[in-house]
Amino acid sequence: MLAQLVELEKEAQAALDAVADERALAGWYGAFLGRKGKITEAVKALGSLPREDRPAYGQRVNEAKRLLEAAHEARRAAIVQSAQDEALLADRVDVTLPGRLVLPGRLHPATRTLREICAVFADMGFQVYRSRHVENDEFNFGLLNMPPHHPARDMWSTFYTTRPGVILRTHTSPGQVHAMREYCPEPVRVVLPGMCYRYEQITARSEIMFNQVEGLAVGVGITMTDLKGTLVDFARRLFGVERKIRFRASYFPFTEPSAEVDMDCILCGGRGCRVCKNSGWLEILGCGMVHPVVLRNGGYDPAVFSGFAFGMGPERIAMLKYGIQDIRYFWGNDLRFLEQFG
Ligand code: FA5
Repeated sequence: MLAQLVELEKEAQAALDAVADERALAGWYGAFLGRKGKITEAVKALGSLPREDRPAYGQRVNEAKRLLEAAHEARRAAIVQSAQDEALLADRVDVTLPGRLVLPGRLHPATRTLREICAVFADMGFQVYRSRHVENDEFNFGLLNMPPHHPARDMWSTFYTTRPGVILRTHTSPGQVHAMREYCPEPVRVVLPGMCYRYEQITARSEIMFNQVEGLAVGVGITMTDLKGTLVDFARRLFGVERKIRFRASYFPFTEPSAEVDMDCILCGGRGCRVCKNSGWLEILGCGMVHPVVLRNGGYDPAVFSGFAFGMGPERIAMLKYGIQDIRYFWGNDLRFLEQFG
């Protein structure tokens, strides 16, 4: 019996030495130390031995069981360790490598200029009012004193949608009526920034989508002097006191009187270039005193209230500020251009 036990021990040890992974180890345990394992059976066999053989056999078999349990535990630890070592090796990280540079995003030059403009007007007490991009004919034209078939509608080449009367706004001016209707009868002092859309020839200075910042002030006793003062102050704050601007009489159906404001062309120093159409001046905005019809459409009595409005193109302003030669760069998605504005 004892000789058999010694053989069994050797067999178990040899089998354990051959075990390479946790699954095989579990199989080994079942075969030798499990409920029906060979060592367990050998322990059970104690009862069937003659009484005088039992102490020696019992001591031996228990010793064998203890040793194998310990060997099993050691093998298990070794297998876990080597699996970990393998995983670490496969997943090795070279901590001495320099990290990969994460490039920070930056604001688009149009967004930047838009924000700079809004900040200047915020300083003067203008709040930002957001208005819709998709408008209807009534707000884009009708309520701005351009009934159907009014010839001035031709000033804004329009993108129409397949739904009758629904268009992409050609300017931010429809927001004037939305704002007035919301604030009436309180005074209004807002700027309305956002994208506009025109079915136009794309050139160095004209895009089919571009931002505008509309401004609107309505109250009692507002005059053309307030308009001029506000816009001159704006231009000086944004471009510096040395910049020249000029007011040129113009026509808009929704303002009376109306004007356009030009700034001396920074790109050519006023000598003339293709951006300023060789005039030395670049138009930056349209403006005027809010037409009585528009005031009334906004809910205000024009006998009591008056107001001024203006609409400017931030991309044209950015062109002046940064010396950009062509408006097409703005939406060309060329990183060589965009990365220049940190
Ligand atoms: C208007 O759109 C009027 N709504 C402005 C206005 C508002 C007048 C309130 C009176 C009172 P105009 O079409 O001129 O006007 O456009 C205003 C500004 O938008 C221009 O001075 C120019 O800076 C910019 N702009 C116009 N068309 C384009 C274009 N195709 N691409 C880039 N910028 C443009």
